[in-house]
Amino acid sequence: MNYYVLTLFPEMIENGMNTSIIGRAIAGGYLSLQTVNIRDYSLTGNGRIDDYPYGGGAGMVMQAEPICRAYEDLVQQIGKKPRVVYLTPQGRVFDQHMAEELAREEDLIFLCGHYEGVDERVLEEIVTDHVSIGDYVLTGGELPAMVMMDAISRMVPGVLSNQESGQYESFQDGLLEYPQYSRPEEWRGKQVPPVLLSGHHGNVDRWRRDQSLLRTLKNRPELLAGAELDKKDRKFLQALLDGSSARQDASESGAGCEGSGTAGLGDGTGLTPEEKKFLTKLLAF
Ligand code: 6GU
Repeated sequence: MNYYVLTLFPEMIENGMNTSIIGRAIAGGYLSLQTVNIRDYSLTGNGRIDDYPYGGGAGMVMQAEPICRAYEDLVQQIGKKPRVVYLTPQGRVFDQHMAEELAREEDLIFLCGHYEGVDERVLEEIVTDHVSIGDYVLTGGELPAMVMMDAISRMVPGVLSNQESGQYESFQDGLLEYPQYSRPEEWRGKQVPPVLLSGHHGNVDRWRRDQSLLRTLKNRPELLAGAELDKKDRKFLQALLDGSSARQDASESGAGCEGSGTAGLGDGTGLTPEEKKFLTKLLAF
């Protein structure tokens, strides 16, 4: 994968990308990165690349011609016209599917904007994909470009070691990752969940799957609705719902529920009314 980044802050991109796993992949030849400083294509030669917006309003707009010249120079150099990703909060929201799709390209150009925006005419002329990384506003496209390149690079063969890519597999089925623990067995009075010390791989796998289901329910229920759930998954979720309702019935009838083993409150498995409603609907199918 060859990345090309049109930016006013090439050092920001280079510093970010030459570190850690992505840095290793560039050094190893699995990825390449070339930045182009748009300022080098200033019309006046004084480095100015922005001007006031027609129609008035706050801020400055990056002019069309410097960007277009930087792009045309680049295309001439590489001898083809790769897809051009423009980073903008007005774009389609980036996700894992888009990362997988873009990872199949040989070359990608990223265009990073700044100030209030970029003259629309050059976008019409050169951009193939308008992409946002989420619903919040950043000061420029550099961090979003790096976020995208990081996620895309993980999908490029050779970038991750076998161990690193194994880690990814456990995410794949649309659920959030389960919690991890390392030494010591007790840290500041907190114990590692006993099942992880049991050496029973079947039980460990089941516990991890259940924890993934629980986390996904709590933090990203919409993902749970789209995930493939087998009989055992449904059984766990049903038990969660039953346990939660049983506890509520018990507390309504005045019976205590503290210390009643794994079904007790405070173990993180208590469900909110919204979660119960969601699970009831999910399990009805
Ligand atoms: Cl791609 N650019 C900017 N400036 N802000 C963003 C964004 C992109 N994605 C989310 N917020």
